[in-house]
Amino acid sequence: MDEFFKPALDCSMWPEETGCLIDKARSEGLALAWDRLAKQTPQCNFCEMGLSCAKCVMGPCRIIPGLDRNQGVCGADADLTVARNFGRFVAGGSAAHSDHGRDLVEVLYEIGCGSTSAYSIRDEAKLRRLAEEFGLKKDGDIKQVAKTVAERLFADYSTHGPGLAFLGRVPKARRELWDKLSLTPRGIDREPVEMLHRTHMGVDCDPVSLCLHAARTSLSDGWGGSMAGTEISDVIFGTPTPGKTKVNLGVLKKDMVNILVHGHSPVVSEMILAAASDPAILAEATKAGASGVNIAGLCCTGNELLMRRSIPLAGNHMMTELTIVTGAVETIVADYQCIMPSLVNISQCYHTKFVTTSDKAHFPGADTYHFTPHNAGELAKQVVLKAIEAFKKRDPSRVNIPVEPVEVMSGFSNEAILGALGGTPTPLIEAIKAGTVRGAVGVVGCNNPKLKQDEQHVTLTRELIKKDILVLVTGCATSAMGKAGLLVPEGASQAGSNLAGLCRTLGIPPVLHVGSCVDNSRILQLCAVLADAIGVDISALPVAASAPEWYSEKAAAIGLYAVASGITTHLGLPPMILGSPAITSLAVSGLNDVVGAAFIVEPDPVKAGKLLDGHISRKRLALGLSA
Ligand code: MSK
Repeated sequence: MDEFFKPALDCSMWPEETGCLIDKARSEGLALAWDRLAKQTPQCNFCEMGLSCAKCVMGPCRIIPGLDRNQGVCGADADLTVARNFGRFVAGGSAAHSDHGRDLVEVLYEIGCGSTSAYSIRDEAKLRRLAEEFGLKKDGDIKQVAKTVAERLFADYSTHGPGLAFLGRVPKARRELWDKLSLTPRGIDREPVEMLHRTHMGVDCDPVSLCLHAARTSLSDGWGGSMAGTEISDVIFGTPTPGKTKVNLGVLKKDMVNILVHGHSPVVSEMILAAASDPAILAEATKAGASGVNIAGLCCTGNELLMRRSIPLAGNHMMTELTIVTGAVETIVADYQCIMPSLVNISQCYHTKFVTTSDKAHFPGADTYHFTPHNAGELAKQVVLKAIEAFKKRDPSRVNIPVEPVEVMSGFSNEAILGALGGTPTPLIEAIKAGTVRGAVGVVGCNNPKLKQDEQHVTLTRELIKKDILVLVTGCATSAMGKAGLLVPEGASQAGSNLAGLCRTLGIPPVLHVGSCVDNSRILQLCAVLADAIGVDISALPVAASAPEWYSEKAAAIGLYAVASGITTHLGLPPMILGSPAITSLAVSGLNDVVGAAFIVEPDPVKAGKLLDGHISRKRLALGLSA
């Protein structure tokens, strides 16, 4: 157990810019996530094992299997307690992604109703394709098409809709398996709500039943809310195409007004970006002595802008506090998810404005702007003007931008990937058959202060590409890959000779950036396209997923929908289930017999690479291909 939860507090092991800014923060008397983790360590072993329960006031209870405290007050044992906790954990992640997706559908609806001038349809062809896919009228007035597509997706959020619109993308064998196991999600909102109901005391007391419903809940996210978020974001803001930009703290500019957009949704950040190029606003920046307004991203809002607009990415989850410590950030504009509450206090120690924009994400002490589709354009201008005011108060003696930016290539939507292959998956399938690409792994997810920052992502990925395994990356893994030189075509020099040759021929990196957290749905869709083209279930493909440094409920939901979709998934840290040997065994092996995939938990990235390589070899052999 201990090896999984040992915090990495050895400064010499951090990337250069992290260690440098942690030192600066400490010299300025600021505590960061690593310091707070140290104060929390050792953490509660019952919670780590999933054996504590605070869901009713007969408790809280702590279960000690095998001793006289092997049940809570209600009689729940270790297996049931772990299952209840895990179910709620997954429901939280699924709800977060899916509510994000709903926001995009609501903007699409407002566009369809003609009630917003701030937003429009950038990819009409994709919207019409979606209408056709959903069996709706695809021709005619684009606003009417937008309205009917939005209404169809609203129905997916309800309890008694016609069935999730995107389930038509799921390969037939997988759909039949889900139907047989009662795993087919019935409504995007319904499944997480039912999970909260089932885990109330005295409802579902079967740990296996709860785990299966957790899988159904996660599928309502992956093939429902997240997929809606991705697809409708593409419709409104444009489907990504490959482009080059930069990552790392070095994207901050000493002579410019620096605004960082943070969170997950493109709805606000796209408006901030537009406001920052308004000539009248740029004139104000000049008057303030700045050479312009520099927009850069953090976390998945950053990934959204990186994918579609080639906007630079300043950092990932564990860099968010440190960006403020540079002393060069005028404003952080936050929407929701993965935004540390500590950012408010740290901002107040500098000239930085911390701005919140969502009515569902309030941060006491922040400057609050409630963005809606009706006021977004105007509010975005106000936010940028306030940042220009803040620039006048910047203290140059406190500015330290410790590194140079690193070039990356991004924008690999499925449309871009398949488009580059002539519009069909056939060339990719031929490359897989020939062993040029032995398989593919999605390396996704967060950072966690318990681990050496970025190291798991990068080490695992290097192990995979060395074996001619293509890597697709999303979320906070992205800047780790970028800093390691893996997101440019020259990164092919770190790959095996077959994959390297393909990358050089196509001018692509060995690691393709496919987007943000919700964009893991792109990976699901691509797997489904490949499975259909070969005529197999997704579980037969030589593919896998990995979240080496994950921390969040959303990452647990992603991992579970990947497994329930037939994609074996590696985790660098275990979920809080180890207190139940039965559920742990189900997660790491039993699920293979149920859904044809399971979790691998391995903290060592080199060993994880070997395990995933072995998995891909076995899948290739089963398809009659060379290992
Ligand atoms: S932001 S969920 S830390 S990837 Fe999507 Fe990053 Fe993980 Fe949040």
